[in-house]
Amino acid sequence: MTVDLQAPYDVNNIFARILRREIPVEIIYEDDYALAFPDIAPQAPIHVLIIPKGAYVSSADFGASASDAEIAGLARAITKVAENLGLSHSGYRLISNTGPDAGQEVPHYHVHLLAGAKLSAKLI
Ligand code: DGP
Repeated sequence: MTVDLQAPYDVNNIFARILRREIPVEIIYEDDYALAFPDIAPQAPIHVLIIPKGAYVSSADFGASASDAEIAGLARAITKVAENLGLSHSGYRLISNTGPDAGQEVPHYHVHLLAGAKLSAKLI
């Protein structure tokens, strides 16, 4: 089921439960603002999800409601993850599915980091 962008934040969504450590994940990176862990269904040799610690449904919610510190914190966390994974030269792709047309399934804002191969230039 895809995410209803108008719905209130579901405190029991899977990523909220990961943030509360109710579901185990391999933590790739963590700081005050963000958590990064491998995607359960990788679509590239490296496929990491980076999520803010705050309760935001989507990229739209995050952009509208997060503080400047949270927004900067997530951006810096993404860069740290890429650096820590050794991707500063080879590069990577960032994707954030937002709502039904993009096929967003988990109602906690997340950024996909895909890397480790030449990725298709096709976006749709
Ligand atoms: P999206 O379609 O953008 O909402 O992507 C959600 C991603 O979350 C999808 O690629 C699979 C991943 N995912 C879903 N459930 C879990 C989980 O329990 N653990 C991990 N690590 N990833 C999950």
